[in-house]
Amino acid sequence: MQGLVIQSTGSWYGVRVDGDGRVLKCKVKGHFRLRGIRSTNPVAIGDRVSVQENPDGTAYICEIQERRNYIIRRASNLSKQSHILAANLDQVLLLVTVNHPVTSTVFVDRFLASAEAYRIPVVLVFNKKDCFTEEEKSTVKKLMELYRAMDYTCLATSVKEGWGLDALPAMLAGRVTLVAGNSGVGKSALLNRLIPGANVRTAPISDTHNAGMHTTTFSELFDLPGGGSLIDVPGVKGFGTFDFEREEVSHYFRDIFALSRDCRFSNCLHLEEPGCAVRAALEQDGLALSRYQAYLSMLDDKEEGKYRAAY
Ligand SMILES: Nc1nc2c(ncn2[C@@H]2O[C@H](COP(=O)(O)OP(=O)(O)O)[C@@H](O)[C@H]2O)c(=O)[nH]1
Ligand SMILES: [Mg+2]
Ligand SMILES: [Zn+2]
Repeated sequence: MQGLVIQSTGSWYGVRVDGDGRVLKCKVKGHFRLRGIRSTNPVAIGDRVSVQENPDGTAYICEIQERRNYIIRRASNLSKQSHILAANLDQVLLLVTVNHPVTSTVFVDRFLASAEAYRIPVVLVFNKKDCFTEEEKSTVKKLMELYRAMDYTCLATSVKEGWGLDALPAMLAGRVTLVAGNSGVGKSALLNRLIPGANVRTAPISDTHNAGMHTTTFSELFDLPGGGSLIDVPGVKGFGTFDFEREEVSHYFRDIFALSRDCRFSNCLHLEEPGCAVRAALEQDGLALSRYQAYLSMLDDKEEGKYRAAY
């Protein structure tokens, strides 16, 4: 039998069987060896799998079909292992809050770079605009200008008040969308808005403060009323990718990549090289410092194999 992984705890998986739509609680059989990935979770939400149902009522996942794409992050601090957040995505909604909690631009930029590497479109959703000061509102505006200039679609929303959500149903219809972002930004609340009856648990910010420490990783895929589906994953604190060459990192920063065409050396890392158009743009306000800093942080990872939990 074939099916789709719609629930994942890391130890068991809910698989919706093709045809009759039953959801089987499955364990993973044997060892999956995935090329090039050392993963804490062999099976991810969104995977297409083969399952075997046993007479005693238990069921096993015995094969994963090849993934169209996936989003990956490092499993934990200082760990070389990775965690596949979700597989077979059409797009990501990345929820960002400039306060309550603060989403760092480094986090946003690293996420965008990773998605770019896997060619997964990202829509930036700047949430909680109901509770921002004038200064915070102006930060949101500047960030939206910054990312729109790179052709990222940006929305300003209040999931709580139901503001700014009108464009979403059309964007989401018929597509598989991962809802991503730090803990507490409103991912589950958004899901509950878009899918009446989803009843995903939302957590007050005080509770989510230490969410990154918890090892429980319950993810779930929900069908949208108009076709397509949304994937809710626990908030991610850190986000790293590490299977790129250093020369490659700048390819995934759209603004830096565009500037780099004018660098003197084709393998320029945009550090201290002479004739570097990226550094020149930085000095002339032609490149946001936050973007360059995020770029450097990804280069650093490559150099030191380090993971920075603060992002
Ligand atoms: N003020 C305000 N609070 C929100 C908004 N969206 C979500 N929240 C609240 O933020 C907290 C965290 O939301 P939750 O959906 O659990 O975040 P998640 O960790 O990203 O899934 C909850 O208390 C939500 O009610 C919003 O637009 N404005
Ligand atoms: Mg949540
Ligand atoms: Zn350069």
